Amino acid sequence: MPEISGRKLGKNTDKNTGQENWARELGKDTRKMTIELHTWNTPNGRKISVALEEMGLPYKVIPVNISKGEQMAPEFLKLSPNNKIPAILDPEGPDGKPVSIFESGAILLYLGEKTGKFLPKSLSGRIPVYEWLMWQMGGFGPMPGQVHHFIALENEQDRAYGLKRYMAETRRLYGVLDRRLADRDFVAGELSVADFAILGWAWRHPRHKVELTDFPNVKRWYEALMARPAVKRGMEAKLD
Ligand SMILES: N[C@@H](CCC(=O)N[C@@H](CS)C(=O)NCC(=O)O)C(=O)O
Repeated sequence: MPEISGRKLGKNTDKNTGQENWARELGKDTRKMTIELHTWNTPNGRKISVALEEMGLPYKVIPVNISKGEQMAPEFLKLSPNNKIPAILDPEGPDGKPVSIFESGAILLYLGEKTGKFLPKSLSGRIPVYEWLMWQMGGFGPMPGQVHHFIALENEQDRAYGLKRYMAETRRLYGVLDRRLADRDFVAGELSVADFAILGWAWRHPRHKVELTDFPNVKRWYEALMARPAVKRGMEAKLD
């Protein structure tokens, strides 16, 4: 679990000391390693809380209230020049120096590189991770995101065209994902950061009005992921 105010215990945390067991074994102080996650309770935000939980990295949530415009604050712009969440600040980046990263896909790849988890070692293993991560970033996010936008409009005429266009494209993308998952458990074979990226948006399927029963392979994949304890923690972490 992330820290928001005061330390919460994660699955690898020693009940007595509050120190992550693996960090203690490595002689590391988790307080100095705690990643700042600047985020909000949205699909792109959830991708990163899920990945951090799955990787067992200590993190602290810094909520950025995007409905109040906090993403426009000059301080946040230093971390995220595109004024969007999520962004992270890792005090222990490359060469032990602090580093900030924006764009959820870049953050996921960085965390995969940093931990060696959920990112295959071989280039041939990485290719489908890159493909399906880019597929998510370019389509399975921007398209349902437009559905979320148009569905909230009050004027029926404004809604109609946008919803027709983006709901059709969103359903097409679910169909692509369903075919991909027909003969494998996860999009790149083994569980990877690409699954976490896609899950962030699939988590919002009720909001973009997609019934997972129409896409049985996606449904199976979704339920398998959501049943993982670390995914649950990442989905339930308080981000706002
Ligand atoms: N491509 C970016 C998209 C991030 C994004 O769209 N973030 C939304 C919340 S999910 C946001 O910050 N919106 C605030 C705004 O548009 O002003 C990523 O994946 O990190």
